[in-house]
Amino acid sequence: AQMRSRSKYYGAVLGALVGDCIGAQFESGWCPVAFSTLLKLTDTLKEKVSDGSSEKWMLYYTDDTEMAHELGKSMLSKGAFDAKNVAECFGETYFASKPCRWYGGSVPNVFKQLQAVRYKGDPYGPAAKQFNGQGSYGNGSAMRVFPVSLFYFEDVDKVMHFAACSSKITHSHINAINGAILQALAVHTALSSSRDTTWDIVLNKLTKYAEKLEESKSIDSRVYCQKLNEMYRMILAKHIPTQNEIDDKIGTGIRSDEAMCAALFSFLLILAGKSPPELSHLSPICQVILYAISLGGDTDTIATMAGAIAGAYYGEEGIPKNWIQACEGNEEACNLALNLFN
Ligand code: R7I
Ligand code: MG
Ligand code: MG
Ligand code: MG
Repeated sequence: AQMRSRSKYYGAVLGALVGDCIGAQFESGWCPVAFSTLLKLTDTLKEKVSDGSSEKWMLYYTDDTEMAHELGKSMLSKGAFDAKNVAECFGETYFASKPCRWYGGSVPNVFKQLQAVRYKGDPYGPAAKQFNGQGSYGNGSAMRVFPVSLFYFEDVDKVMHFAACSSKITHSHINAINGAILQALAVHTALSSSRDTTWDIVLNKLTKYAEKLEESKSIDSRVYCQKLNEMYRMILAKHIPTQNEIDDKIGTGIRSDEAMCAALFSFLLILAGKSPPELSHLSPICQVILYAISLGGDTDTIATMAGAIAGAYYGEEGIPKNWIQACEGNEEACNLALNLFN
C-alpha cells in the first residue's frame, strides 16, 4: 500500500472542484460537448476579476462542491462522521445558498423536513420517505462523497460504512447508496495506488467490491456489476468507444449508476492509454476531466467524480494553475485538502 500523499489529497479535492466548475458550464445542454469547445474555454481560463468591493469568478461551483466541502468540514470539526451535524450543515448551507448552485429537484424537500425539527430528529428519516419510500436514486450522494475516502483513508471498512451513512442523509435508494460506496472506493483505491497501477487492476478491485455489494440482488438488477463488466469490454476493444456505446452501456444521466460509472470509465479509459487524439497534449488528469464532460448529460457531476478519482491517482501537479485560479472556492479547497491530509 501507498503512503499517504499530500499531492494526492490536493489532487482529489482540486480535481473535484475543477471538474464541477468546468462541467457546470455545459450541464444545461445535456448533449455531447466537442473537444474543440472545451479547449476553447480552458485556453482562456484566468484568475478572478476584482473591482474593489466585489469579485467575479470565471467559473462558479455548484451543489456538488458545496456539499462535498460541507461533509469534509463537518468530519473535521467533529473528529468523525456525525450524521446529525452533516444533516445540519447540508440543510443550513442549502438555505443560504446562491441560485447558481443548481441543487437537484427533490432534495430540497429533505432539507425542509430536517430543518423543521431543527435537525434534532432522525437524520435519515426524511430521505427514506422520498419517492414514495423508495428513496432517491439520484447521483447527489456519490457526487459529494470523496472527503470520506480522504478522512478515513487508513480504514477501508470505515470508508464504505460512512459513505453509505453520508448517502442516506439525502439518498436512501440502494443504487444511490452503492454508487456512493463505489465512488468512495474508487477514490480510495486511486489514493492508495502507485503510478504503475494499471487500469485493469483498479477495475478488478472495484468489480470485487461491486459483486459483494450486489450479491443479494437478482442477476438482472446488478446494475453496477453489469456496467463494470461493460467497461472491460469497451476498454479492451480496439477503437475508442463511441458516444452511442457509452449512452447504451453506461449512460450519462442523473441516476447514480449512470453518472458514477461514466466518471469511473473516463478515468480508466485515459489510464488505459486510450486518449482521444484531440486531448493527447494535456496532462492525464486534464484529459480525464475534459473527456468526462465531452460525454454530455450531467456534466458537472460526472466531471467532479472523475476529477476526484483522477486527482487522487495522479496528484495535483497535472492540474494547470489557470484552471484552479479560475474556480470559485479554490482557496477553500486547498484548506480542506490540507486539513484532511493533516
Ligand atoms: O441527486 P440529487 O442531489 O441531484 C443531483 C444533481 C446533480 O446533477 C447536481 O449537479 C445537481 O444538478 O443535481 O437530487 P434528487 O432531487 O434526489 O434527484 C435528482 C432527480 O433525480 C430528481 O429530481 C428526480 O427527477 C430524479 N430521481 C428520481 N425519479 C424517480 N424516482 C431521483 N430518484 C428518483 C426516483 O426514485
Ligand atoms: Mg451540480
Ligand atoms: Mg442537474
Ligand atoms: Mg450535476
